[in-house]
Amino acid sequence: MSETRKVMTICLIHDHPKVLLGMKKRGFGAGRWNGFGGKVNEGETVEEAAKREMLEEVGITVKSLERRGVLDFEFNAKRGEILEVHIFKVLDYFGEPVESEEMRPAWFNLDEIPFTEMWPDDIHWFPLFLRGSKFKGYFLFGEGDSVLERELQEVQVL
Ligand code: UAN
Repeated sequence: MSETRKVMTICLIHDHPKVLLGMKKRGFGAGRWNGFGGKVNEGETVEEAAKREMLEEVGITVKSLERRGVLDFEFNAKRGEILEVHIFKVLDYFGEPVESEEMRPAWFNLDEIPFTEMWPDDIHWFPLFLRGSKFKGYFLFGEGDSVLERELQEVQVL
């Protein structure tokens, strides 16, 4: 069976001991806290897309970032359509988070990350992200976005 891939970004600011998340106000994933990001446009690198989405969604200009994870997401109802999500840590930025039509930002202490109001994969890979690891993985979602299958591994190089 043929496979299609949509490449997406998620960007996170971890200013220890806090992490910046956004409440998605509309569209795919509305009602959940997550990192900032979206689809990579044609003619754009993944890094360029990550920076553009940070500016559009939360008003932050990213000066440098580091790719920390690549995860493939698949939904049981749409087998063969893979969301290939590149997860970045923002290393250097300027600006303050500003609410947009898409996202309501808030800082969370690391011991208060609202995993029950996030995508159900996040609780698995966030600890790797927060401790500075690089990782790769695959998640298959079923009804109600339950996780049916998961693979996650730390890697040295992405
Ligand atoms: O953390 C996430 N997990 C996330 N953030 C934005 N989107 C669209 C996300 N999707 C997942 N899992 C499907």
